[in-house]
Amino acid sequence: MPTPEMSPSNGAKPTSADLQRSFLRHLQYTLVRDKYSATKADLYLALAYAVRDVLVDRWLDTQQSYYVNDAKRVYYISMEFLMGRALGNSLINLGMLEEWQTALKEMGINVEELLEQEWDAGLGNGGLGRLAACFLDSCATLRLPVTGYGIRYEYGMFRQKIEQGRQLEEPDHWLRNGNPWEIERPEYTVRIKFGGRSDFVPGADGRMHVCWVDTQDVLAVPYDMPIPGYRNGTVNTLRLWKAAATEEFDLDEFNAGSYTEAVAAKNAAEHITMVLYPNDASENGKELRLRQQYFLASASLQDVLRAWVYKHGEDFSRFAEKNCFQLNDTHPTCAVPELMRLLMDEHGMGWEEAWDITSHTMAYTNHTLLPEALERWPVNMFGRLLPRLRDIILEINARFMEEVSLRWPGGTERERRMSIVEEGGEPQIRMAYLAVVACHSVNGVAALHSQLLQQHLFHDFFELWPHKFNNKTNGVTPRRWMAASNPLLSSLIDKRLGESWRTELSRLQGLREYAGDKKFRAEWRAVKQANKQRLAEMVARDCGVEFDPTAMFDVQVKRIHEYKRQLLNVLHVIHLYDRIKRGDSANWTPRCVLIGGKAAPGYMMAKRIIRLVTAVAEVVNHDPATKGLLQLAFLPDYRVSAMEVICPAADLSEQISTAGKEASGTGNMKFMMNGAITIGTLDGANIEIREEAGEQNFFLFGLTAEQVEAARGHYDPAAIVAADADLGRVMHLLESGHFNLFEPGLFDPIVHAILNPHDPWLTAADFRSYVDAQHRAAVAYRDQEGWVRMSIFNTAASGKFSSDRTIQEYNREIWKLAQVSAHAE
Ligand code: 26Q
Repeated sequence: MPTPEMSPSNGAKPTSADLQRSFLRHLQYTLVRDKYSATKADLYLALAYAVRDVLVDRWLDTQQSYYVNDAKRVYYISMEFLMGRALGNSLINLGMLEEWQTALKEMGINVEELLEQEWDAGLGNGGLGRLAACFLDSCATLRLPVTGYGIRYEYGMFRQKIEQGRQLEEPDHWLRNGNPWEIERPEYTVRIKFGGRSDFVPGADGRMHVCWVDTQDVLAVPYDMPIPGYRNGTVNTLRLWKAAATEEFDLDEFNAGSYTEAVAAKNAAEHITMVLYPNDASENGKELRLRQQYFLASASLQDVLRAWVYKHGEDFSRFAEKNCFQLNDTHPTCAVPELMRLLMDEHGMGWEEAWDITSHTMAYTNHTLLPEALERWPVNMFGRLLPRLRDIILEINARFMEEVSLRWPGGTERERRMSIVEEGGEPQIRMAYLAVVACHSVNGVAALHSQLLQQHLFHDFFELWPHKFNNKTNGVTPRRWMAASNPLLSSLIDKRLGESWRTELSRLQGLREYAGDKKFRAEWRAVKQANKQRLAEMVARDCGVEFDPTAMFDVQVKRIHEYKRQLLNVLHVIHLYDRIKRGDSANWTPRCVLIGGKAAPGYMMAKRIIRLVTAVAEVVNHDPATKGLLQLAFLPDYRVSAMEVICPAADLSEQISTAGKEASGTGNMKFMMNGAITIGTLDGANIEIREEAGEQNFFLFGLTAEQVEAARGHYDPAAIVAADADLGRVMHLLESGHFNLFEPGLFDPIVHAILNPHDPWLTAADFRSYVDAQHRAAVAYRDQEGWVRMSIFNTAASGKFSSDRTIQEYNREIWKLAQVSAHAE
C-alpha cells in the first residue's frame, strides 16, 4: 500500500510554504472556513490538524515497529490522565515551534494566541492524574513501548467559579468544540458485563466451566490520543474508553414494548463514562464509581488479550515475559480478578497457571497513607455488580489466608489483620491489600512515603514479602514544566549549557558555576521578573488584585485539603496583617500571596477554607495600611494551563503539609525547576528536594513525621495559643469576626478545628516554626543577589525530579523493557 506523507517525502524540513499550505488546507477542507469566516478557535483547530498530520506518520511507524520487534510492553492503567493542552507540547516535542511561528507570522497569525484557544483536557483531580501524563511523556521520550489506558470522561474536572467568596462548580464539557487529538477506533470495541450470576456447566473435557450469565452488557469504544516523544520520532498511544449501549440491549426492551425504557437503558449504559469523580481522597462506596473502575479494567485487559491472541493464538506461555500492567493506585485493581477471569473462563486456564500470569504481570503504585482515602468496597455491592469477580477475590483471599497461617501458625489475629476481606459490620474488600497480594511490585512515590508504607500500612505484608516493596520517587516532565512553560529561562540556560538538559536534566548542575557570575544573575533575575509580570496580569484579570512584580511572590497551588494546610498559610497572612496594623513593619519585605485550588464539592471544611482565603483577601487588599506591603489573592479554577503560568513566576513555593501525610507532591518539583525556593516540612519529596538543593537553599520548619505520631494523645493547642502572643492575636482576629463582620459564626468550624486536641493536622503545633521560617525567607529575599543565587542552586539541583529519571527506575527495576526506535530522526 502506498503511504502518503504530509511532510515532504525526502525527509527534508518542511518550508514555511509547506506549513502554510497544510494549515490552509485544513482550514478550508476540514473546517470549511476561509480567512473571512474563520474564528480564532478555527485557526487553532487548523493548526492542530496540521500538526496532527505530522504526528500520524510517526505514530503509525512507532506502533508498527513495536509489533514487528515483538517488544515487551507496559500498560499504565489509570482512572485519571490530567493531560492539559496538547498543541504547544506537540510543537515542542516535534521541534516545530519556531517553524510554525515563522510560517504563521507571515500570515499575520500569532501562534501563542492560538495555543491559548485550546481547552485543558482535565481528566484528573490533581497529582496522581498529572503524574500519569508526565509519565507518558517520559516513556515516549525514552522510546519505551508504554500504552496508557484510561476513561474518556464526557465531563472532566469541574470548572471552579468564585462567587461572593465561595466556590461554585460548573460542568467541564471539554469536548463541546470537538477534540482534534482523538481518533475513534470503533473496530476495537469490546463488551463489558455487569450483574447476572455465575453458572457452572460441565465441559466436554469433563471439567466444570464457569459462565457469567444473565448479564447487562455495555460496549467500550476506544479513542486514541498520540503521545509524542521529545524529538525522537516515537509516538505512543493513550487509549481512552467511552461507554456505549449495545444493540440488543435496546432491542430486547423495545420488543417488550417499552421504547422509552430502552432509551433510558441506553442512557444508563452511557452514564458510566459521563463524569470524573472530583474527589482526590476517595468518596467511598459509590456504585457508579465501581462500574467505572471495572469498565476501565475489563476493556483494557480484553484489548491486550485480543492483540495477544491475534499474534500468538491461544499460547500464553510467554505472556508474562511480554506484558506488564502498572496500576495507578488501587483504582484499576479490578484488573487483578478480571485477568484471572479472562484467563480461566475465556481462555480455559486453570487457577495456578492464571495466578502465575496475573501475579507476574501486575504491579501496584500506592499514592496515599490517609486511612480515609483507602478504597474499600462492600462485598455485597461488589457481588451484585460483579458476581464472578467477587468469587475470584474470595478465592484469592482463601488461598492467601492459607499462606499466612503456614507462615504464622495459630495466628488468627494476623489473619484478621491481613485479610483482603475486612469483617466486623458490613464485610468490605480492602482493595490495597488485594493489590499487594496479587502484584509482584508495590511502590510508594517518595522515599519517606515508601518507608512509611513498609512500617505501617503494609507492615505485615512487608514481613511476608520484603522483595515486593520498592520506592519510585515521583518526577515531572521538563519538556512541559520548563521548555514549554518557561521559554525565557530555557533559552538563558541554553546559552550556557546547550540544549541537552531537556532530556538529561542532571546537566542543570552546570548552572552552579554561573551562580557567581554577576551578569548571569542579572539575566536570571530579569527572566523571573518578566514571568512575574505575566502572572501579575493573570491575577489582575482573574482575581481583580494588583500584584507588584517587585514583591516576593509566595505561592500555594494544589487541591484544597486540611492535610495540605492552606489554613496555616492563611494564619501566616493574618499574622503579617496584624504586624502591619500594629506598626511592626520596619524592614518589611513586600509580599504577594497567591493561593489556588479546587475543593471536592462535598468537602465542607475545604470550602470553608476557600471562604476564609477570600474573606482575608478582601480585608487585607482593601486596607490602605497594607499598600505596597501585602496582598492576598485566591486564583479561581487552578488547572494545568494555569500552573504553566504560575510556576515560572513563583519566588517562594509553599509545601507545608503535616509531616507524614503528603505522599510525595509534584508541584513542589515544578516550582523548584523554575527557580522557586521551597518553604516546607519534612514530608514527601520535600525531603529529597532539600537533600538535593542543600539545607541553606530550603526554608525548613515543622514537626517530623515521627514527632507528629508521638504528639497523638497529648496535643494541647489551647496551651500553644496561650503561650504564643502572635498566634493569640491571630486567633483573636479570627474569633472576633474581623473577617466576617456580616456573617457571624462563618469561621467557627475553622477556629474549632485549630483548637481541637484531636486535630490530626497539628496546625497550631507548627505555627511558630512556620512563622519563623517565613521570616527567614523574608530576610533572605531582601538580599536580592543572595536570593538569585539560591534560585539558581535550586534549578541546578532539580535534575533528580525529572520524570525521565523516575521512568528509568520503573523500567530498570519493574518493567524491564527494551528501548525501541521507530525510525531515526
Ligand atoms: C477514589 C475513589 C473514589 C473516588 C475518588 C477516588 C480518588 C481519586 C483521586 C482518590 C484519590 C485520587 C488522587 C490522589 C492523588 O492525587 N494523590 C497524590 O498523588 C501524587 C502523585 O503520586 C502525590 O504526589 C501526592 O502526594 C498525592 O496526594
